[in-house]
This record gives sequence, structure tokens and C-alpha cells, in this order.
Amino acid sequence: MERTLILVKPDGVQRGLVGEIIARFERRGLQIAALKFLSVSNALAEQHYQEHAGKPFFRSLVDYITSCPIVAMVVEGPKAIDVCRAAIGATDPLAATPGSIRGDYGATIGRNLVHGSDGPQAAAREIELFFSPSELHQYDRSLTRWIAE
Ligand code: D4T
Repeated sequence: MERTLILVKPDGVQRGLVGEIIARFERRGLQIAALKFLSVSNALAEQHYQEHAGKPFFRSLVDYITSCPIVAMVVEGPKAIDVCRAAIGATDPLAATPGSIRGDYGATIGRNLVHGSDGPQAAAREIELFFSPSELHQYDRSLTRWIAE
């Protein structure tokens, strides 16, 4: 079982795609372990994107992710990191497969709607950045008792 951090970025919120994007992960079979709506501070954005510090697009990346509240969530499941990366699609929406989130809704690399951790180390680091341990929930899923008492 793996956990990964997913962000619905400001363009996803502004375009009214939050429900659609969360639904993609739910339908893929992933279980939500944590979920919140927050404004990302400059400091958090710089920490989150630390691997890109110094690159030409770093400042615009930080400005973008801090420009409007976002949805942060942790999802879990077998191979959750790779499953989410596949559901999200390539970084540049132009290269993203149709059927992926970026392939269906994205047009430019600077507005690519959603983030997913790119490996186990990144996932652990990023989950800790956005969530405290008490905000992460472990529970068994079952259907029948939530349809009828
Ligand atoms: P994120 O981290 O947002 O899920 O995207 P990826 O994991 O798919 O891609 P990334 O870390 O390589 O890039 C982070 C972020 O930077 C933007 N970006 C990237 C950009 O604006 N111009 C660029 O040339 C690159 C490489 C898009 C995603």
C-alpha cells in the first residue's frame, strides 16, 4: 500500500474542476486518506518546489501555486504513486494521453491543473509538508452498510 500527495492547482479550482479531478482518483480505486482546501504560502510553495529552485520557471511556478486556494489530498492504494501519475498524464498537457486529467483538460505546461508526487521519497516529504499525522486517516472501505442501515 502506498500513499501520495495530490494537489488540485489554482486553475483546477478556478475552472470548477475540483469535483471532476477528485472523482478521477476515486474512480481509479484510490482511497482518500486526507483532504483540505488551503492557500499555499510563499514559504510552503518554495519548499514544495525546492527541486526546481533556480530554474527559469521557478518564480512563475511559485506565483501560480500561491495565486488562489488549492485542494490538497493524500490518496492511498496499491502502487498509488504510479497509478496517480498515469491518471494525471505527462507534465506538458500537449504530450499527455487523452483520458488523463491533463490530456483531457490541460493546454499549457504552466497551467497543468494537478500535481502528483513522483516517487516514494517525494511522496513522504510532500505529505509531511501539507499534512500533520493527525490529519491522515486510516479506515476500511465497505459499501453495503453505507447504503442501508
Ligand atoms: P508537478 O510537480 O506539478 O506534478 O509536475 P510534474 O511532476 O509533472 O513536473 P515537474 O515536477 O517536472 O514540474 C513541476 C511543475 O513545473 C511546471 N513546469 C515544468 C513549467 O512551468 N515549465 C517547465 O519547463 C517544466 C519542466 C509544470 C509542473
